[in-house]
Amino acid sequence: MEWKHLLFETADDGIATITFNRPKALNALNAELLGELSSLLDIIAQDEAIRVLILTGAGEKAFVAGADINELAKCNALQGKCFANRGQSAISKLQALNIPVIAAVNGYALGGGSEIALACDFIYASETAMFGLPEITLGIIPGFGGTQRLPRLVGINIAKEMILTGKMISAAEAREIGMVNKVVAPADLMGEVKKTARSIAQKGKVALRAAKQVINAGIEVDLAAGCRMEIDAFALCMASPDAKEGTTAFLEKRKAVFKAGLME
Ligand code: DAK
Repeated sequence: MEWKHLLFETADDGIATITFNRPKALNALNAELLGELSSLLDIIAQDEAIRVLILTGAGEKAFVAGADINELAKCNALQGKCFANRGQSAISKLQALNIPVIAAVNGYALGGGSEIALACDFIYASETAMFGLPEITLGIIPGFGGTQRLPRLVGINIAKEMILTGKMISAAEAREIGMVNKVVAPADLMGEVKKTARSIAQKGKVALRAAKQVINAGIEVDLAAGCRMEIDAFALCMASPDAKEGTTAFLEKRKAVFKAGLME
């Protein structure tokens, strides 16, 4: 399938990459791109061969420089609602994907761009990346979950400072506050992300899915309820051939080879 504003690649090792591809507008999110993203995520969710998804931006300057301000400026209330629906639908699908998703932030990740990265499981960034939620400078607030995901990740005080000032922070600062896991030279970014993606892709699918689901669901509830969820997720893993293979491989002093399917 052809996409106008996205590039989509899949490789034999089960790693797929979506590249936001509007480099002349620093990959800003217009309604059409958000619609494409939502449709592509539906396809990815159904594709059992994809083990890990990477998101990145085309060109050297930007991951995503936020919502397309040209479109935003012209929106009436109804068009704003349509934009919000498309965006929130895409971001919810991203967070709900069963497979791990890594953001490879290669430049500006502003507004909706930071929010997309925050909806991924974790972020690696190039040294030149800049993060920020500048919505306040446009007279609005983050609308793709930034007011919710950022405080959960970095703490309320740091999130409030970023959202209320709208100031950008460097990749190094983002690493310091725990928003970003790793910062590398721009030329090394995709290599590092793919190395981690391949390491994850070799793990058992049932355990990966269970771990992601229980972490995401557990953060929304109290500790005791989260631990109860963990018990069920653990039991599901024990019922899978992956647990048999993983423990047997250890005892046989060999590397575990997990099958690609769920219940093979
Ligand atoms: N939208 C449209 N075009 C953009 C853009 C954007 N967000 N960001 C950059 N561009 C375009 C520029 O207009 C310029 O186009 P030409 O003039 O060449 O045609 C080209 O990309 C290169 O940008 P610059 O010339 O500005 O490049 P610089 O290196 O000088 O500056 C910059 C880079 C990233 C600092 C600067 O471009 C910038 O400040 N960009 C805007 C960042 C921003 O404020 N983004 C929007 C955040 S607000 C909602 C949910 C979510 C949202 C909204 C609603 N609902 C639920 C309804 C999200 C809102 C946001 O994301």
